[in-house]
Amino acid sequence: KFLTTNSCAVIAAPFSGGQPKGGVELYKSFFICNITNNLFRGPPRMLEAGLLDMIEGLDWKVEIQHNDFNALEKECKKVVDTRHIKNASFVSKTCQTIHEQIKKHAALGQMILTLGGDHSLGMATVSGTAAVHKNLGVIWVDAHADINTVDSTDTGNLHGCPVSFLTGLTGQVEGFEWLKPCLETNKICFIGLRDVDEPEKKILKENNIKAFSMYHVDKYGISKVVEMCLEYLGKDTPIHLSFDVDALDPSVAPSTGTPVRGGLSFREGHYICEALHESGQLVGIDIMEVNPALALSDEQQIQTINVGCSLARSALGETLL
Ligand code: 5AB
Ligand code: MN
Ligand code: MN
Ligand code: MN
Repeated sequence: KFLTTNSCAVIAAPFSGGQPKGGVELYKSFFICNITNNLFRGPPRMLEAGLLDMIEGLDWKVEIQHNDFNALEKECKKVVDTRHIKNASFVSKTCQTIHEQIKKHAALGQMILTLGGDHSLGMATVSGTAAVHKNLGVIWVDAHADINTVDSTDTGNLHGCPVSFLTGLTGQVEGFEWLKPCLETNKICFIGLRDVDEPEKKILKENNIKAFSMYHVDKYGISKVVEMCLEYLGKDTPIHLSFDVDALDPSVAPSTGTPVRGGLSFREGHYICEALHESGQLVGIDIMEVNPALALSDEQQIQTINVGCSLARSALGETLL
């Protein structure tokens, strides 16, 4: 009811500027690999797995938008960041590019599927769909709340901050002038939380933000949790699903930057996607933090790439029967 076409724009965003490369280097020392190689990036690997054909098989017309940020990264390395947040100019410029792409496709009435890349891209994806779909609601599926402000972040990694940028909780940040607050704090629901920093807990409480941790998933069951999210956001709200694969248990999605044990099962993760598809309210989907470089085996790598693809398919209408 919010989309006017049956096409799906797939935005491939191979980007890791919002988080450290520690794990990648570890992998390198074990296996000797070239980290700029597509073999070790989430988006190309999900595409190589045949994701576009799969989406077409679900009766979508597909438009693919490729991106390559290697040149931009080199250019931004020369900029000295003034704040303790890391890679600010690279993150900002990349996100602005993705934001513009998404805004353009969303304005055509298309579904948006963004393949990440680290979750700092959430600044781009949510602001992109919010620019077109007024009164946007967000369901943020993650082990983490990603709501640190530039002052509260302990790590300085921007993939832990996108929600505070989107809601304006962090205030205007130098270099991010293009990004205006576009999400009300009562228009976001979290599912899957289990590793939330102390200042983030305070921010969630003070702003009365709807959040379902793994405790709540266990307590109510995933179907009730999704139902409560949908009820909270309301039927007239277009919804953007931002799915960080680290919401899943590491046994389900091991190849990701910040795995935390005790996560969503394979079915719980897919249930969320299926139920949101069924709501008819989805306008944007992010599959984030698929990082093939961090796998400890080929099997872990393939497992994580495949789960990223199947979450996307579920959100785009794949049914079990
Ligand atoms: B992810 C942490 N809260 O701010 C921080 O993977 C982790 O996008 C952030 O959810 C994890 O660095 C970011 C400690
Ligand atoms: Mn995240
Ligand atoms: Mn996370
Ligand atoms: Mn992560």
